[in-house]
Amino acid sequence: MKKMMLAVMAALCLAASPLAAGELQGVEPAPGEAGGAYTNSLGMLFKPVPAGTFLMGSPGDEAGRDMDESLHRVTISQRFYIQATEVTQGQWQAVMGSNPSRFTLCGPDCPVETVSWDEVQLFINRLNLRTGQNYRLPTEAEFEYAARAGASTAFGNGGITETACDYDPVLDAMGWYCYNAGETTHPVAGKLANGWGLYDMHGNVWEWCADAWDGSDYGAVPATDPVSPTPGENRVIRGGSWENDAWFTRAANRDWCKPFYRNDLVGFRLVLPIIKGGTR
Ligand SMILES: [Ca+2]
Ligand SMILES: [Ca+2]
Repeated sequence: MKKMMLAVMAALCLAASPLAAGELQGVEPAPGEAGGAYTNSLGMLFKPVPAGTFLMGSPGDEAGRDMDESLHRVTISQRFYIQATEVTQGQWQAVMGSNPSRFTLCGPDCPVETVSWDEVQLFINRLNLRTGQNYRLPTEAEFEYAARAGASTAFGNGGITETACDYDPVLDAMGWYCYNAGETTHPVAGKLANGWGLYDMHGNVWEWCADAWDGSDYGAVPATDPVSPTPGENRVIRGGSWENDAWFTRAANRDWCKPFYRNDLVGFRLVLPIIKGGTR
């Protein structure tokens, strides 16, 4: 059944066409090392995430769990900034000069989708040239750590009681999924934030991560700042989407998509590393 769902996911993806690199260049003030929230020149809001150790994966009794989610101890050694919301259609337009999203009627505050992992790298390159910063995608571990915001439950604000497309009180309060989304994306930050001030870490759109997908379980091996080094042909996506049943949107759930594919279920958010002893 899982294989079938992955096949459906892959089938939903469409081949992407490459975009030319931009000519924008510049520098903007960076957040201070001890700073709180940070808003960049494009109006992207970032929240600080503390360094720490957490249990990545899901316990054996979590409803809807997959077999590739073994609990293991992961340390995030450096605090970092993560975008409080998904990248919006308006933010993509401002950097790339176009909007490839399917749900344009949803408006500029809705998450950009129908962007491939490869196109996201072009977006990041342009944004970094324009701002003089070093934005990047979160790693899979950073995404799950941020989605949990210290919680060990299926969602950042509590446990899961509904795995299919029906009412789950915790998820309904925090995220857009098939039960409440009405078959479309929604403006970002329309639901409750988690304990670290992050929105839509469950649902709305899936989010690309930096990691290659190697198809294996974590096992019980502890890790520090893990990121898959495998130059695999697939990339990790996290968080589930407007189309998915509740179980897909759990903090521990993992899925993948080919880096050159696009679909209207997948978007992304950015991380801004905090460099100790530097300007951020
Ligand atoms: Ca999301
Ligand atoms: Ca999964």
